[in-house]
Amino acid sequence: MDNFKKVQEILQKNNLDAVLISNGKNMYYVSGFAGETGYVYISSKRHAVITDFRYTIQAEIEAKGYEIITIGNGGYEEAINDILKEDGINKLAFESEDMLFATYNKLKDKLLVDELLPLGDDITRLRRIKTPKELEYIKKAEAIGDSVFTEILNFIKPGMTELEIAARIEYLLKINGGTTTSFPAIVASGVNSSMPHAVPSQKKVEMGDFLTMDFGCVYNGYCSDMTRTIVIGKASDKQKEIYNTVLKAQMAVLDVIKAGFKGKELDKIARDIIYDAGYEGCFGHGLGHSVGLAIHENPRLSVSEEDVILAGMTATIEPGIYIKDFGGVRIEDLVVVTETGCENFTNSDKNLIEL
Ligand SMILES: [Mn+2]
Repeated sequence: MDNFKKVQEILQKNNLDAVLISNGKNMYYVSGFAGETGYVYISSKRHAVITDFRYTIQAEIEAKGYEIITIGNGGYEEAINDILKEDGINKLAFESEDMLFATYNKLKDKLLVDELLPLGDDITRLRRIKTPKELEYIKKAEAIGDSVFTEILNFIKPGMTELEIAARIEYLLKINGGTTTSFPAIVASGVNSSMPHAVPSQKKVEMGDFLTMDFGCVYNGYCSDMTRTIVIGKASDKQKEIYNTVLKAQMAVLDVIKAGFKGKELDKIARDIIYDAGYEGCFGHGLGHSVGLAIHENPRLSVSEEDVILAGMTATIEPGIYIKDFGGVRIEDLVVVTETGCENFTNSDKNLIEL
């Protein structure tokens, strides 16, 4: 992959000689190496993957056009020092939003370089606007989620545990083409659904329960994310009212979203509808987040996000209402924002399903 050229531009702009990329997703984005162990080294003169023996062959296959350096008994420090000497590097940057403090201290101690400088999230930011190819992978991953939702509706029966349903969802995601899950599936029923990120438990699904399912898979490295909430049996009037309020908030955002909004402006549209319906204090998380190689990427759609959402960025739209000792509802779609609106990658039904 030749995304290293974008990194070289960042180096030039910041007057840096070289960078050690340590964030696994960034390593993949820049080089194609999916091993997530080691570093990608970029200077004006060269681009290399530095890793250990376990990943040498993988790196040779994946990081086309890259120099592959396997560390020896002297570890990363010795291997990096050899390169720094050959390249004549004085100012070496590192990803300060990724590197452990302990690793930083070790490198600072051992590397033969004048300055070890923080680069912040400059490289992560390159990933914000997706290419058509990246969007194709995200769309495919979300389509797998849609088909899993259809299948799981035929599987769920009262008396099953949340864990059984979660295990089935994860199995179906992989059988239908996902290489892995993008995060452990959330399956929360009844009062458990009042916890936005409940961990699936041995609780059995009962008649009258809300059942929230939040899941996604990885396709060619890219993540998907969707949430649907259904009712087991007939929904009560209160359940219907809560569900329809969340849906109204979500649809209001989907109707207006396009490039140019600040993240906080989109969040406010949904938040106002939920608060005005009397549920202030019941929507304690942000409206959404971007999705790509990582499941949670910036920019966010949240009360504090000042960044503008641009065309080619992805965003989840996932308002919710959560009531302690009662239950909760979240509905989540994944879209790509365009100049004139959005393309919604999620196609599963959003009318309240009573199973
Ligand atoms: Mn999400």
